[in-house]
Amino acid sequence: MLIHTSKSGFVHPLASEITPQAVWNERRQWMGQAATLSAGSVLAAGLPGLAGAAESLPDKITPFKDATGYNNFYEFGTDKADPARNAHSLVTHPWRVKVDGLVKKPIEFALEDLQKLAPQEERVYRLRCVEGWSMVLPWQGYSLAELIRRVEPLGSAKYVEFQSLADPKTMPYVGSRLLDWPYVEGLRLDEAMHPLTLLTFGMYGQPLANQNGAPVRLVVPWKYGFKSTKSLVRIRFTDHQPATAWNKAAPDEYGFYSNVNPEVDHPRWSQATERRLGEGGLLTKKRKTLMFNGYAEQVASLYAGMDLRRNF
Ligand SMILES: Nc1nc2c(c(=O)[nH]1)N[C@H]1C(S)=C(S)[C@@H](COP(=O)(O)O)O[C@H]1N2
Ligand SMILES: [Mo]
Repeated sequence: MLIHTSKSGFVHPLASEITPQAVWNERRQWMGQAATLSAGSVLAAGLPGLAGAAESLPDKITPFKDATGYNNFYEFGTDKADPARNAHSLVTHPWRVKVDGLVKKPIEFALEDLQKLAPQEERVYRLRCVEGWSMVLPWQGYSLAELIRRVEPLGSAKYVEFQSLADPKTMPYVGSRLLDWPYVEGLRLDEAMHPLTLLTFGMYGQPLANQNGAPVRLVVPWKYGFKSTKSLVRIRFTDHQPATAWNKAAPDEYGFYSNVNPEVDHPRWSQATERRLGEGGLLTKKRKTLMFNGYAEQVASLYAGMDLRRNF
C-alpha cells in the first residue's frame, strides 16, 4: 500500500476514483491505526529535529459530523452552525471556474472538465483556523500546480488570486457589511505551485458538502484556514499582491501570509495552542500548535530569510 508518512504531515495517494463510503470507512480505520503507529515509532526512534513532538498527540481523522457541522463560511452566516443550516441554498450545478490574468492560456472550465484535469487523490491534512480550533480531514483533489502548469503563467505573474462565488440570491450574507464581497484570498505564485496546495473537490470519499465549499475549493494546510477559499469561481494571476477580504477588513489581525505560527500571536489571542474538533469538550487539554501547522519540513524553505513576525 502506497502510504507515505513524513514526520510532520502525511499524504497518501490512492486510485483516482472516489471511494464508495463503506470501503472508505474500512480503509479509514486502517489508516487511523497506521497514522498513530507511525507517529509512535518516530518517537521511539528518537529522531532529532522533533522538539516538542512528545507533547503532540497523534492525529486522528476528525468525525464527519464535526467537519460538516462546525464551519466558517460567512456567505451563510457567522455562527459555526449557520453554514450547515443555510448552505443548502447554494446551487453547485452547473458550475464554471475561470482561470485568467497573466497567463498564456486563459480558460474557463466547466466543473466536470476541471475535475478530470489531473488524477485526484486523497490527502489527509490538518487545517488550523485562526480562531484556535483545528481538524484533520481526508480531502480529495489534485495539486493546484497541475492546473497552473497547463495555463502557463507569464514571467510577470507573481501572485494568484482566488475568488469565491458571491450570489446574493443563494448566499444570504452576501451584501452584508461583514466583508467586502466576493470573498477573495491570495497566494504568492510559489506557494500556489507548492505540491501541498490542493484544488479540492471532495472529502471523506464524497463530493464536498456545501458548507465545506462545494463544488471546488482550495486547501492550503500550512496556513490559517481563511486562506483556503471555498466555492471557487475564479483564479486570476497578477503581478501584485491581491487585496484579500480578511486583510481589507482587519489588516492588523489578518496578514497576507497567515502561515500557522505558534510564536506569533493574534493581537487578541495567543496562537500557541489549539482545540481539535471532536476531541471532547472545552475542558479537554489543548494541543500545541505546530510551526507551519506541522508542515515546516515541506514549506519552510518558501520563507527563507523572511521575517515571519513582520510578514504575518
Ligand atoms: N468563501 C469563503 N471561504 C472560506 C471562508 C468563508 O467565510 N468564505 N471561511 C474560511 C475559514 S475562516 C476557515 S477556518 C475555513 C473553514 O473550512 P471548513 O468549514 O471546511 O472547515 O474556510 C475558509 N474559507
Ligand atoms: Mo478560520
